[in-house]
Amino acid sequence: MDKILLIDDSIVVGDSLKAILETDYDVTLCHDADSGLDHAMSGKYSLILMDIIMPDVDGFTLLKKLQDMILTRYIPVIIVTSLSDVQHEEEGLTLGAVDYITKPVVPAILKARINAQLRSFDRQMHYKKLAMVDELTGIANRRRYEEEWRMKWREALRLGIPFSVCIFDIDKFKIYNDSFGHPAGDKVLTSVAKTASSFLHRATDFVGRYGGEEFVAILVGNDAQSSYEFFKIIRQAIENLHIPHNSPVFQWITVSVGGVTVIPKSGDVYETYLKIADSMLYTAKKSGRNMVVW
Ligand code: GH3
Ligand code: MG
Ligand code: MG
Ligand code: MG
Repeated sequence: MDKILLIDDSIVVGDSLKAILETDYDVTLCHDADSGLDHAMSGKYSLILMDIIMPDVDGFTLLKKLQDMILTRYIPVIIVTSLSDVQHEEEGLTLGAVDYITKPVVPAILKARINAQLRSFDRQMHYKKLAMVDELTGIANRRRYEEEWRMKWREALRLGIPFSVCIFDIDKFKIYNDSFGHPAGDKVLTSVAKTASSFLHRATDFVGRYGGEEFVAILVGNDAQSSYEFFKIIRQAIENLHIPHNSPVFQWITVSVGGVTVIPKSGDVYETYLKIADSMLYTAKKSGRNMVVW
């Protein structure tokens, strides 16, 4: 059942709307704007229904706050009100409400309008997800990485905990493609991506395809030593896939890994550390490949 947040100062109106909706949705009712805002920020709700005349705050102020915050911006808001004049309706829709319904409500129409908004929200989420996935390997793509590193960097900075960024790259992959063909190379990319993501599965971890046969990973909370050890395990797991190579040096498909760990301080710039990880990767390549340099 979709979770809906209902914000209405009137106990009578709130209860009667809740009774109408409860047959179809999981409804939470709040009687004031502050608790409504707190609930909205929990990230649990697919849609908000709100009144605009409330004693503690006018609904338009609440609507503006919801639109201003990244956590609540994408939740569709439907205004349900007894104000049926053009000015209020126009203002509500201009401020970001997706629909404006006047009381008394017709239950079937209210539900139909809610369902229309829920479908549109699902569609948007579906396309957003698609746009963030690498088509070949199924892991995160570069676009998603651009969002993720920002969130994870900010989180580590706020909490004062270690942040690690790591780049890994398949060894002598050109030879593989030249020997076995591009489609076989594509399968290798998928296997390497799957193996790495099977290790990097915590909510604080990230792994994505950076481009070509290069991947990028982020760990939050692990110190340098444990990050280094962790990527040694991943490197070994990739070698253990035992995908036969055709290089004179490498029997199996392997990766070289470069990484760095930092406890971010304000003024630090993420790109500096990405460059360090890249230079560590370069060192790994120059020092014989199939190794982790941290
Ligand atoms: P090194 O160990 O120094 O990384 O050598 P390398 O051969 O892996 O590096 P190089 O940059 O010379 O070649 C990378 C190869 O990766 C060349 C390219 O054909 C291949 N590649 C990049 N993207 C894809 C892809 O999407 N599919 C396949 N099959 N191959 C790809
Ligand atoms: Mg009211
Ligand atoms: Mg390579
Ligand atoms: Mg490369």
